[in-house]
Amino acid sequence: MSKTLSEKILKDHLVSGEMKSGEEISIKIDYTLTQDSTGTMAYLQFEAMDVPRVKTKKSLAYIDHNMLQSGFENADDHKYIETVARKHGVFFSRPGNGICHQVNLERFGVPGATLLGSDSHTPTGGGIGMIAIGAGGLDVAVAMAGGAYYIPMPEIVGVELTGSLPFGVAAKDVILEVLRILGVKGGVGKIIEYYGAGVSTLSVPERATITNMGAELGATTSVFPSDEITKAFLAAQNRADDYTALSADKGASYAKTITIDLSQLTPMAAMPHSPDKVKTVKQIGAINVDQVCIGSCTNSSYMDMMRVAAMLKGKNIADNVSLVISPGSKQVMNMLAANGALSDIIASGARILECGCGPCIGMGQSPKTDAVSVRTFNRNFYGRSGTFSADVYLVSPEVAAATALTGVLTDPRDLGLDNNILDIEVPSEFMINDNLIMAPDANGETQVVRGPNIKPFPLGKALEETVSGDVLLKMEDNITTDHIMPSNAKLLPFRSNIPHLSDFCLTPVDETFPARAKAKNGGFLLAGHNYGQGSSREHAALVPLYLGIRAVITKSFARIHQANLVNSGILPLIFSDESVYDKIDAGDTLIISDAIAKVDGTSAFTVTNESKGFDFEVILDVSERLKGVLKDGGLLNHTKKQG
Ligand code: MIC
Ligand code: SF4
Repeated sequence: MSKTLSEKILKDHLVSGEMKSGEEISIKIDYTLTQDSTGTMAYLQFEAMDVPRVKTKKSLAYIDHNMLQSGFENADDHKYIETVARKHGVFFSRPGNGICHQVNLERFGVPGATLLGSDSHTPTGGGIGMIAIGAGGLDVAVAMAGGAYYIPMPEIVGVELTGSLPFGVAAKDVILEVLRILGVKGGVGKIIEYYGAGVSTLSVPERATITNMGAELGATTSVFPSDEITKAFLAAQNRADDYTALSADKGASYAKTITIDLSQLTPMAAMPHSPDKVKTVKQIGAINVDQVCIGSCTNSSYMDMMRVAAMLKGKNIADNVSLVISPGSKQVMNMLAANGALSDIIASGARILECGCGPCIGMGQSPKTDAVSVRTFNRNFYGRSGTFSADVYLVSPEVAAATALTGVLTDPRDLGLDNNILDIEVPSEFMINDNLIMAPDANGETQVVRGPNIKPFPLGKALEETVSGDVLLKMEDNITTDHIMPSNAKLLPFRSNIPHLSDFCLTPVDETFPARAKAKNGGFLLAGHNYGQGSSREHAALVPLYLGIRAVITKSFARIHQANLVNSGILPLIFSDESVYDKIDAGDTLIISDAIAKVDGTSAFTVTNESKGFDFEVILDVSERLKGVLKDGGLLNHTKKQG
């Protein structure tokens, strides 16, 4: 039978289960990656498993998020990750080498392989034909220890690309168009697979921009075929041997298909505060802009930066704009420096940051009060820039550069640029220098260095007969992990310090939440659709666990967050009847009696609202295996119990 590309790769890696959409399958993981803000926790968990050496083909630990060293904490965490990684057989990418997804694409991505990463944008690897999935740190730790990765078999959605991108329109506009069509929960439980004649008009980094931001659809991952373009990219990275040709079989059938004619697209932007609030730049109009940021794992490839440099060359940025550039990797920065493009960027008035996530995760460059910030990033969630009153718009590098020059949101096609100025080819040879990648210690004798910032992580307790408590917070749809566990320059240094983070949990929704949760010894959370969208940070589950949250009841969950809740032993429950959400208020006392029997039984069971005197039905949509995890109080307890 004809297969999609996703089905072929999953089949090649299948360990258990039937590949029927919604059924739990497990797959073998070839490669893993961690970054620093989720990495400390992942390695603490890996250490707790007592496995001396990783069992993957290759595992990598990157330092790219927590780069501001305004105290000892981040530097200590970097040292911990370096030593723990090398001791256990993991390659270490030092700070300055670049953003994990960009470096991984350049130096390590292999078509047809599987990659699990403790970062939600791991699907960037789909640009080179991998099945690359983002997950919580604990799932990545299990994969490093040789365990399979479990997911519900996704539906495969096909996106057929036809035509080619016109002048001034970019890969970013393709994914913004997909987001406009499908929305931020449109990809949950799905793999987005690209095919069609338009594919061959896109370079690997352009494909990676598209698969990267598939994370904003909530998709399990996104994937492109591996073809002659992929081959040339790998050869230019001196990795021709890693190439295999891969595509869907002729006649492969998709659960749903969308066709996008690239030649019909125009420059677009996602408006505050959601990546799917997409309009064309023309529809939004020439709003005044205070800051422009170019970089992030979505748009910081060599080609992106070269287009920006070409647009800025010989010109000055507008007086009202602060332009900030963060190239994605040392390779990119080095090539821009060597060919003079960096000089063009600097001369225009740009501020140059080191290669890392930087402003994308609020690590510096927070804009001024009420600012409009135009960014080439992938997320514009409320407060993420570090300035709650700021409005962030997500755009292509071309729109960003045009905007930096004019000071107002600008369609690059209106600048009267030469028609060939944006024709930047993928070089036939990238500048290769892996001197910031440290190989593992062959004997595993490295002493692990643990700074005082690293505190033990909370462990769940086995499920009790009666689960009860008050509804501490009632939340709307699309609550992000940036709401649940905010991340910024002040908080990121404490990613290995759950007690400290607990004072900030859900504060963007309600500042009184942490104190109330502590006073009540925990309770329930209530939310609308797509609860927990965004980051893979398991802190969004570990911190609620620390605060005593026993269950989260929602209209629906985002995939990675739901898995993180289960891994932490928190019940993720979904209303059978959504309208019940309206009948429950914050402060109501809820009781799940006979909880163990209920978790063991059918997926639907009742919860009692004691305050209002009614019962309602919820669904626990997890596999039998995960029921065991929940009963044992989380994945670590469960794994230990299983020996
Ligand atoms: C993000 O883009 O939100 C992050 C920061 O990269 C997160 C990881 C984290 O919270 O540490 C992600 O995407 O998973
Ligand atoms: Fe880093 Fe931003 Fe990419 Fe997350 S989305 S990995 S913070 S660059």
